[in-house]
Amino acid sequence: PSALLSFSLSRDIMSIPSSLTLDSLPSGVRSFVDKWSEHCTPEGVHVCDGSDEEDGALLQLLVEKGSITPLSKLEDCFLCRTKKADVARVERRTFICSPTRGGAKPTPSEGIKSKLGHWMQPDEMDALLDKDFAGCMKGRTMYLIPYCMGPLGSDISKIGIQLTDSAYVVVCMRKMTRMGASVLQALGEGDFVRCLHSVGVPLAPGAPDNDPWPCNPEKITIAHFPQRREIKSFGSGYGGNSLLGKKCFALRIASTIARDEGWLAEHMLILGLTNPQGVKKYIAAAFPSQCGKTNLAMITPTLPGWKAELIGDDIAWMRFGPDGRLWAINPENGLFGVATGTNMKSNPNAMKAVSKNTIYTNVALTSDGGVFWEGLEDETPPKLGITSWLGVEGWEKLPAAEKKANPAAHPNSRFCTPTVQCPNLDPDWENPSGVPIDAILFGGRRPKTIPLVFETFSWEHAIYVGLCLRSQSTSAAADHKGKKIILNDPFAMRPFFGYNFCQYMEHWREMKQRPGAKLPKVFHVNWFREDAEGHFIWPGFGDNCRVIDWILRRCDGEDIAQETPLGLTPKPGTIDMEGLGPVDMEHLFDFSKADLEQETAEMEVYFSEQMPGQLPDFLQQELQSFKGRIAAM
Ligand code: GTP
Ligand code: SPV
Ligand code: MN
Repeated sequence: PSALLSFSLSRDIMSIPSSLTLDSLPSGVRSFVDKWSEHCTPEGVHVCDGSDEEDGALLQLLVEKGSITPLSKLEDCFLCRTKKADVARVERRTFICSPTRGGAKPTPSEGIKSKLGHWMQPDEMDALLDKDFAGCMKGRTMYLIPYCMGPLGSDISKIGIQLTDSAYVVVCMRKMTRMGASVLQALGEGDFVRCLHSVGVPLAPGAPDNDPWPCNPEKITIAHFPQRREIKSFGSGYGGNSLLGKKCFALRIASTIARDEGWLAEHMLILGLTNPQGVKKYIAAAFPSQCGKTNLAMITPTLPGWKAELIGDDIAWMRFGPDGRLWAINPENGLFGVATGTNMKSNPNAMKAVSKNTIYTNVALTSDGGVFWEGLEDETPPKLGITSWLGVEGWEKLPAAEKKANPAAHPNSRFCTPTVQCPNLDPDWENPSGVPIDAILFGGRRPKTIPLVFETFSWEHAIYVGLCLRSQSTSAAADHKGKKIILNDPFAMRPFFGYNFCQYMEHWREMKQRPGAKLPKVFHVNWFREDAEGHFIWPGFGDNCRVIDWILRRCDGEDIAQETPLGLTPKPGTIDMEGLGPVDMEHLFDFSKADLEQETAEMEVYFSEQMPGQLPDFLQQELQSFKGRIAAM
């Protein structure tokens, strides 16, 4: 069958150049693609070489099919509109298929649904997906994407092979990862993570290929087999469900590898900060989806004399260096960032990065061939026509209330851009040794109770604070859309754990037991505290450097902190407010005994429902100490 496939006359394949053929593949890759091309029965297989010519031809093909639109105002930029039912990750259909249920997630108490992941027995998942994948690529091309997470050729990097029937996925993977012929060369007969993806819409013989966004929302399934280092994703073309190098590989599969090998794969940005004295430090920060990672990673500090340089905006792989410190690399090669809210005031670096060579998904189109989303009102000439992400023309003429109810861009609209286009790129961003981390930040959207910043007392307390991370729901996942409720999102990893969360916390604890370990200080931040009218109190964005300045001074041991039951907060007046208008700092740090009692009570319910009897002892102790501190208030 493979001989037949390599001799396919598929129209798509004929129009896309590649220097690679099936016959040039390493034998392990060849048997992987043979197996699945026989099963999915595509019209042919295209082996991606990652060249400019190939990329150009694929973009051209997507334009011809109506899947993307060139943006005449922006150099090499395209707009893609998905279907309404395929705009975000689908957590309820995301599974960890470890051999036992306990390998994937803690056991909840009876009658309670687990909120820490979904498990299916691997054979059962295979059987289910074998049916879905059978013939699912009929009439379509199967693309073979060789890609590398981490700098190519380094020891810590890991290679994946993704098979997909989506050309959109190919052009996005080319920006998000190191992709193409050089990866196959680096791989040789080595092992790789097996990734299979289909939009799940076969074409009947002779049927026209005229659906610009094929997807099969009723059948979406994203399955991970950590033991087999395998990912199978069906039915969705959207980023987090289809660009398998990102959340699926670099977090879910990698976190399992990291546990086995003694390192950490985390949902964290990595940022270098140089103070006015020229001293440089690095931070890593874990915020849940749509809680400010990309913005902080691209920060333009408002404090004079500061420089901020980006290593990564979403995922960090951290391991011990010979000096006992944690060294972090960014396994990605691109940004898949939230468009909404991005503008020249909030994030000028992002605006510059996305001005060329970018694929926009679900943003609005302007009549001069540019893009629009909520947040760009002041930077868009009022006379321009706006076509919403749903294709509604004349959106700009809608009454304000209707605009609010039907935003021009989907709240989870994204830009997909190569990292090298960031104006604030750190010179060490591809250093295979990574960069040494001085501070780790946790944070979320907390309108009440949680102060702007606090420092944890110890590594164990830091793990407790990670465990207790909560945040308002956002539109990053299809499961909680619209409802603004406070959800537990431990370590900002709730949707991304590749193994049982209770074991994950033990693994974090073991990091300290490593001889000579010099672990970073850990802090919690909250940019999203609201006043009585529901407005953010803290200006955020570039002014977040004021909080980071305080954090880094704490790393130097400055006496600027005071003890509270929650952790160490800034002594009054120790956050540099120079040049900033009035901010209600008292409100930003205000919490009562009753607030903390309620917070703790809710956490205890969470523990007893989600992980009865499984919370590690040292965290049980942290809970008791916290309750003791609250009682003494
Ligand atoms: P994912 O890519 O989904 O993981 O999100 P993220 O964590 O990278 O969040 P991102 O930086 O894209 O920000 C999400 C939303 O929060 C955007 O609409 C931002 O404009 C907004 N935001 C980011 N930082 C701040 C801040 O400091 N203050 C306020 N008020 N909003 C912010
Ligand atoms: C997130 O949801 O955290 C994202 C977007 O970064 S996605 O790639 O869809 O996961
Ligand atoms: Mn982001």
